[in-house]
Amino acid sequence: MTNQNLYAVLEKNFPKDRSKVCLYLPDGSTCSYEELDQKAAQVANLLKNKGVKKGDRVAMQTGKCPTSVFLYLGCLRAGAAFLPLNTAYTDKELAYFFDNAQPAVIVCVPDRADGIASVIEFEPKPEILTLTVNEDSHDVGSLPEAMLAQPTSFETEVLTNDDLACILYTSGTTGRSKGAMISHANLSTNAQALHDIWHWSNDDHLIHALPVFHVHGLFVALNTMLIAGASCHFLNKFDPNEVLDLMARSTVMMGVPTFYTRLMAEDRLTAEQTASMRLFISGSAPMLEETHAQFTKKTGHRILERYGMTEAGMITSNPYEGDRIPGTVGFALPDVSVRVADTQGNELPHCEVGILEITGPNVFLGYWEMPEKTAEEFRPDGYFITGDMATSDDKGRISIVGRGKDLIISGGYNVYPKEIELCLDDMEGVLETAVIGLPHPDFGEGVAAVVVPLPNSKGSFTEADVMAHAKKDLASFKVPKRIYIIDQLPRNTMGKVQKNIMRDQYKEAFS
Ligand code: MCA
Ligand code: AMP
Repeated sequence: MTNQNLYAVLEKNFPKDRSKVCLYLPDGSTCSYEELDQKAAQVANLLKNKGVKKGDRVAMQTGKCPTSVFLYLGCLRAGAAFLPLNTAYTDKELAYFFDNAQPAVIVCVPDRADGIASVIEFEPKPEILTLTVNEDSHDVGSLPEAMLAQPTSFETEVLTNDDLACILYTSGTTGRSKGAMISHANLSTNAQALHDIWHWSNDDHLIHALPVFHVHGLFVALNTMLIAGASCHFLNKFDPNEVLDLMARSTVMMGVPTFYTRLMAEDRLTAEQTASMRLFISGSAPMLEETHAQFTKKTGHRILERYGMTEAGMITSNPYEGDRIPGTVGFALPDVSVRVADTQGNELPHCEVGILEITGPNVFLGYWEMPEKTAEEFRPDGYFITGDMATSDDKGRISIVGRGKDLIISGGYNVYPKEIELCLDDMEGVLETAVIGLPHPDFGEGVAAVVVPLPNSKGSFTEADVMAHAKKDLASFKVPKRIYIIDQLPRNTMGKVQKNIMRDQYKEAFS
C-alpha cells in the first residue's frame, strides 16, 4: 500500500539535494530540507516516547517559528492530529477547545502555561510543553530541549487517505466552535492541485508572512511550497517594508486583502521592486475590485484571487493563464465540483444567486464529536453547504456575492457575531446586543457592537466598560472596535433584529 501520510507525499517531492534551504529566517539563518526532515523526526520520536498514538491530538498555541513547522510535520509523521490555535485566544476560549478536543500534548509559550494548566478539566491531563523565541532568535523551551535527545530519523507512520491529519476550529453561527477534521488526503490532494494550477516549481521562492495557525498560512502556503520542493522567507509577521525588501529575491506571495492594501500605501511598491515576482495570490476575504485595479496600475501584476474555507481548503481559483477577473474567484479546482443551489440543494440556472455547495477530495471528514452538526451541513448526495452566496456564469466561473451565514471577516480572521453577542449579553446591566461588521479601510470589515442597557441600568456603563468586558474573554481581533449604546434595537414586524438597518446607520464608523 502506498503511504498516504501527507508527510510521505511531501517528502517524495523534497529536492534530491537536501542541503537546499527550505526556510530563510528573519535573523539571516536558514533551515535546509535535511534539517527540516531531522527535526520533524525528533518531534515524532518525542511524541511516540510520550505515548502519543495515532489520532491523538497535539495542540499548539505559539508564535511562528521554525519549531512550529517541525511540530506540525512531526505530528504528521507520527500520525497524531495537529491542532493549531490562534495566539490571540484567551484562556476562556482555549478551555472550550481543550475540553472538546482533549489533546494529549499542548505546546504553548511559557507565560501561558500556568493559565492553560488551570483551565484543563479533563483526565488524563495533557502534557504541557513550552516553545518561544529568545532575544537571539533561537527557539527555546521544553519542546526544543526535549527534541535534542531524540533520534533524527523516524519511520513515517503508514496511513490511509481518510486518516486524520489536523483539527482546525471554526466558529459557528450559534456561537459554538466546531473542530473541522481534515484528513491527510484532503491536504495532499489540495496541495498537489494548487502546485499544478499555479505552476509551482522548485525554483520558486515564497514570501510567507501569514500566521501558521490557519488554513491559509499552514496549508495553502506551507504545503504547496513543500510539495514543490521550493523555499520561502519565513517571516514572524507581516511588515510591508520587510516584504517589499524581499520581493527583489522572491517569486510568489500569498496574503489576505489587508496585506495588499497596506503594501499599496508604500511608495516603494513599483513595477521595478516587484520585477522578479511571478505571482501574487489573495484570499480569505473578498478583495475590492478597486484594490485589484490599483495594484495592477502600480506594479503591472494582476493579483490572482482564490476562494476557500477551513472545511475544504482551496475550492476555486482564478486561472494562472487567462483572465483573472476582479470580483470573481474563478473556477473549481481539478476534481472539485461546485454548484450554486437553492435552500433545498437544487442547482440554480447560471447567474442566479444561491448558496455554494461543493464536493471533492478537499472536503473535510466532519466536525469533531459533532455528528449531528456534520449531517446538517451535507446534502444527501454528499455536497457540503458552504454558507457562501454565489453565482456561476455559463463557463463555471464563480463569484462570491455575499454570505448566507452571519459572519464578519476582519483582516482575514473570521468573527461570528453570535459569539460576541453571547459574551456581551453576560455583562451586568445589559439587556441585549447586536454585533455587526462595518466597512473598514484596513481590515475590510471592522467589528462593532450595538448594546441596549436594561431599563434600570441606563448610564451605568460606558463604551469603554463594554470593550473591557469583551477583552477579558475574547481574542483581541474579535473585540468590537466601536460600541454604540442605544435604547432599543431596530426590529421588523416579526420581532427580528434588523442588522441591515444598523449596518447602514453606522456605515461611516471606520471611514
Ligand atoms: C490584529 N488586530 C486585528 C486584526 N489583526 N483586529 C481586527 N482584525 C484583525 N485581523 C488587532 C490586534 O488585536 C491589536 O489590537 C491591533 O489590531 C494591532 O495588532 P497587530 O498585531 O499589530 O496587527 P497586525 O500585526 O498589523 O495584524 C494585522 C494582519 C493580521 C497582518 C492583517 O491580522 C493577519 O496576519 N491576518 C491574516 C489572517 C489569516 O491568516 N487568515 C487566514 C484564515 P489591540 O491593540 O487592541 O491589542 S484561513 C481562511 O480564511 C480561509 C481558509 C482562506 O480562504 O484562506
Ligand atoms: P474560514 O472559516 O476561516 O475558513 O473562512 C472561510 C470563509 O472566508 C469563506 O466561507 C468565505 O466566506 C471567505 N472567503 C475566503 N476567500 C474568499 C474570497 N476570495 N472572497 C470572498 N470570501 C472569501
